[in-house]
Amino acid sequence: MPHVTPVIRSDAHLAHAGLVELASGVEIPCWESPERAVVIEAALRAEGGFAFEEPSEHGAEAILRVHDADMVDVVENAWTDAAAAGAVDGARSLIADTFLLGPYTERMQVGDPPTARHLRLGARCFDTATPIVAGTAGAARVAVDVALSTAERALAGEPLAYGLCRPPGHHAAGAMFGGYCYFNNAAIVAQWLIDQGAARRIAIVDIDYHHGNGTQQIFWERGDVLYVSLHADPMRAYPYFSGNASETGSGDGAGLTRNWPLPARTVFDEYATALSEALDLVAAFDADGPIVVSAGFDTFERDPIGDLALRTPDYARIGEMIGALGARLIVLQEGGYALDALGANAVALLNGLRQSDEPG
Ligand code: Q9C
Ligand code: ZN
Repeated sequence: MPHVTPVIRSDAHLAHAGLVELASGVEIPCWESPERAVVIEAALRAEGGFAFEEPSEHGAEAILRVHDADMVDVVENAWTDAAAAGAVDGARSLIADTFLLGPYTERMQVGDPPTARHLRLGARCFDTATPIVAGTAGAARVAVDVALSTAERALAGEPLAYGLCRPPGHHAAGAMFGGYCYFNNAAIVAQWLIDQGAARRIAIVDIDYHHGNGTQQIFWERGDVLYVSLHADPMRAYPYFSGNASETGSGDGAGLTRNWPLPARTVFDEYATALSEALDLVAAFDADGPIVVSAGFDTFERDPIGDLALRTPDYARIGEMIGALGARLIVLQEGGYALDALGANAVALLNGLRQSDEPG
């Protein structure tokens, strides 16, 4: 009897449905849609061998271990403040119009920002692709609950547990959100595992197409968290300003951030070379807890916003490579936007990951 893999999922994400994002100044429908999680869950149900579970509530404490209280306040209350001011209705979403970049405050002192939280969105969000709607804060909170409940399954002894997090998390930094991400699910899990005393050292493997700038920044100086990421070279791809190979951490974290920026049209052979380098570092890191995997499928050859060239069976190989580390695995959903292949890609990765659990 093959092992049944727990999948932590919730319908709460359905309430987070942005209308548009701005791409090069053009309004386009949000790529990060509720259908993404719906098609993944449907594919896992059709595949079999998965047990679907609701998350349990964990409250704000674990979020505040990673995120600045003001940033959480903005995520949770910007919509309410905008609605109270008559500035939005259900047919629109909040996107900042003015951004508090570093140079804004250079060579002068400024007073406090507006108390209305929708008016200081641009102090806490770094892009125009991460709208807030009425259901965003609740969905983001439940995505964290999904991630933490997934971690609990791993701590209870599951070799592999999958959290169908939506919205995703790896672009959310300590004090700003963006990149379709509000709270950094993977970072919150890593910190929580350490805070629980469940681990002293945690490794995070990020295989989303985009650099996880948020996760990198959160653990940049940390000697107890290894962050390795394979992604499109920021010279051509979002988030543009981080993810170069030269970024390796500092202080106690020197050498514990490692990036593999990849060229356009990278296929599996080249990808696997980078991945095995990354996994060698993970193996050498001597983590004593589960490995956290930030799993994105926007590396797929037909992803509408990616330009790498992985194919569905490649995700099974990736899963086998990660599974071969022999650690317990907490796999959290990040990006992936090719709706017609997302389910198959998730099935392939998870089947590859759990292959190493099977006898023989
Ligand atoms: N024209 C995740 O995959 N927009 N976030 C890119 C390129 C933002 C991706 C615009 C992409 C964010 C979790
Ligand atoms: Zn991505």
